[in-house]
Amino acid sequence: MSVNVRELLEKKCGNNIAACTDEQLYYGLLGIVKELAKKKESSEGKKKIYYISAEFLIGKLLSNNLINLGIYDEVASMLEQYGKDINLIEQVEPEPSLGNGGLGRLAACFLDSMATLGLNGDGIGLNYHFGLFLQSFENHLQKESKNPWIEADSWLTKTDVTYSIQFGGFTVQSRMYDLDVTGFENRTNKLHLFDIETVDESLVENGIGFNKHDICKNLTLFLYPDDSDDAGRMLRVYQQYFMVSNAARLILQECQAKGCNLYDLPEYAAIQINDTHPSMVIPELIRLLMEQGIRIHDAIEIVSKTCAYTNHTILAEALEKWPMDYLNRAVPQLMPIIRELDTIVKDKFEDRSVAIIDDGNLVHMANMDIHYGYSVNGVAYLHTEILKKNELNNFYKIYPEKFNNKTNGITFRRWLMHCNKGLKHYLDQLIGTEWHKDADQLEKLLAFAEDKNVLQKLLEIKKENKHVLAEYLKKTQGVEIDENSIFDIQVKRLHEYKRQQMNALYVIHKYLEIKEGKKPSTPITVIFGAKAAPAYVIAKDIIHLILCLQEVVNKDPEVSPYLKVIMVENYNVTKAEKLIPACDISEQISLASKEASGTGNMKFMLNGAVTLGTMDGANVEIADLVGEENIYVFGESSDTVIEHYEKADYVSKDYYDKEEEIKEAVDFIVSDIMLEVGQKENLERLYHELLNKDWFMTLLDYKDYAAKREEIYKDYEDRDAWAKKMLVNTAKAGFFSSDRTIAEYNKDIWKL
Ligand code: 26V
Repeated sequence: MSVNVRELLEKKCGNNIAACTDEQLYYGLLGIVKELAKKKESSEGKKKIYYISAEFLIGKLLSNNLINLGIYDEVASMLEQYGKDINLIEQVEPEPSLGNGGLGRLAACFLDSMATLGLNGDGIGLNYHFGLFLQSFENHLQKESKNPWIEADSWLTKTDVTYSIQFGGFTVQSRMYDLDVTGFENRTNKLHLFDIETVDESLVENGIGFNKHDICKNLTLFLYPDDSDDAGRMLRVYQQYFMVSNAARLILQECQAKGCNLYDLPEYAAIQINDTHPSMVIPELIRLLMEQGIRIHDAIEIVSKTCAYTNHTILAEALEKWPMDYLNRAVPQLMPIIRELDTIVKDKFEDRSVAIIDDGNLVHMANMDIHYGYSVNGVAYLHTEILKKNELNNFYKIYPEKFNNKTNGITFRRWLMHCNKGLKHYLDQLIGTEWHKDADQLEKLLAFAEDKNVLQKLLEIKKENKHVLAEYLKKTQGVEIDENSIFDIQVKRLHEYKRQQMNALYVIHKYLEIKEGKKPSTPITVIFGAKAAPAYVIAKDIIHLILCLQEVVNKDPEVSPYLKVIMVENYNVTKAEKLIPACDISEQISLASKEASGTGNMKFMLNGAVTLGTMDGANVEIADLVGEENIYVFGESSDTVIEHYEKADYVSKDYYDKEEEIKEAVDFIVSDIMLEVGQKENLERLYHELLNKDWFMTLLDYKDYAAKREEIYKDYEDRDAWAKKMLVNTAKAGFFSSDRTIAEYNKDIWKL
């Protein structure tokens, strides 16, 4: 194979690989990989799964595709012969930021697993030109700017598929672009990204500002534009309809081309609705079927057997409800159908909580999905249980057979084989390569749990990864960290329920302790990475707090030898690939019941980090798998938390008054030291929020959290015992392979 690549590359690069720049080699390889991927396209399979999602956080593709095509090692060593480093070549590639976090990354892992399992399955989404924003820090505040990633020569392939998509009062012309989804030593599927022909990038002025009303020019500029105002929310509705109308047309066209007579659509297509963003695909498909002469009630039945819905959150504010008035303006053609769907529900069920259109004329997208989809799934055991018992209990009582759990997963190709080559090669040597295709085989590692040499080697690999990360942070952010310190990492979207603020309070506590002379035996490096939604004020205040702490702590000569704080700029997939293999302690500290699953927790575990977490989301399953000596659990249970919400009896000030350590840490936020580096307005707002509201109960769990964190730092000192915990975490991570998750989706829901 590599001979082939060598020749192909020489052809593209004028016969002299050694003389090529990394850039030339990147574009050369890009072209070659696209050609090789094309050869593995397949039309096999009558039924296809269409995974519709507003987000696909795919990350860089070169290495991933080389691994999946089975030629990474050969290509890397061939390049090395010419003095070329594939890691440097890879740096040329821009990272598309087509997602916010877990939901979008999950969609990308799922596509990888569908192709790897040889399933006939494509993704459908939008081709955002600037993705989510690019984050930088200025004056200890988050600054947003656009993040262009589409180049003349890119992974995207322009297709000749175009549709006329009608909105209230105007029409736009769409165009489909394709990305190859290479399976690991298996077929190539597609990610179809729809765009408009008339998009105008020059609309974006400073930062991420643009005219939100000019839909024909702005529709695909950004992912989830700021929805703090009407125009932003309207734009989201336009985006969602554009996505699903294109999807529905493509699906019907493909199925009809295979002989589908539309009445038998469920035999040709399964449509997975990834959260509520694609929910309008239900009324849109019904509308299109009616256009082809099918009666509405038949159309409803056909669609109800085709669509399945995944819920990714129980946060009420994140469950989409669109005002009728918005839909009337943007997509008037859907309104008669949505009204009919609502009438059917209201005629059948007296319970108003399951209606689609509520008394305030809001259209509940999830409710529509549940009534008119054939499957409803949560994304971790606890999450699905909470949906059934609490959030969606009224629906569960009506349709118990529709509810099922599909615990999330991650692709081990990217999250171990690619990002942690040291560990990958060592595992291959130790337990063979069967785990590449069958992740459960990682359990073979358990046989070495008492083997001192193996444990030593695992520590060495971790040390090397920490060294690589330290170098990377020095180069990219100019910060120096101690490679021999404990790497304690919390990276994820910024949200109050994830409680980065609790981690920050502990950092303050540690800082004050060191100032008093109580020094940790091993120095600690606390690393954060997070983007805050541009209009989420408190989330931005928390970033401000962390950035101020970074300055105060790191610049204090008494403290910085023992404690450092690093906020990684523009946390994204590429940075995750560097941070996760280097991590000792994985912070998964959401308020129990609020994190649907989490997937970062799985990535850290796989790479031998030990979890410090609450009994929330998939942490519960991690704890079950590794056993209590290999995870550090703290905090109130989801039942207790839910009870606090029901009784509305949590008062954060009580905890502040009761616990001196809490009071000290919270007060420090508005201390003279902090006000000297930070902004009074932001710090005071956050201080008052914690004291008077604290909706996600930071102070409730703080004491238990701090105690566990002390315990974990203490246990880190026993290096052999720690290495054993690392080993068990990696060995037990097989369950979290997205290959397992996708096999379950297929067996229970898609049935391809
Ligand atoms: C969306 C929004 C939008 C508006 C205001 C606040 C807010 C808060 C949260 C969200 C999240 C929407 C759904 C989501 O991203 N869920 C994540 O899905 C992951 C994959 O299943 C899962 O691992 C995470 O726990 C879950 O938060």
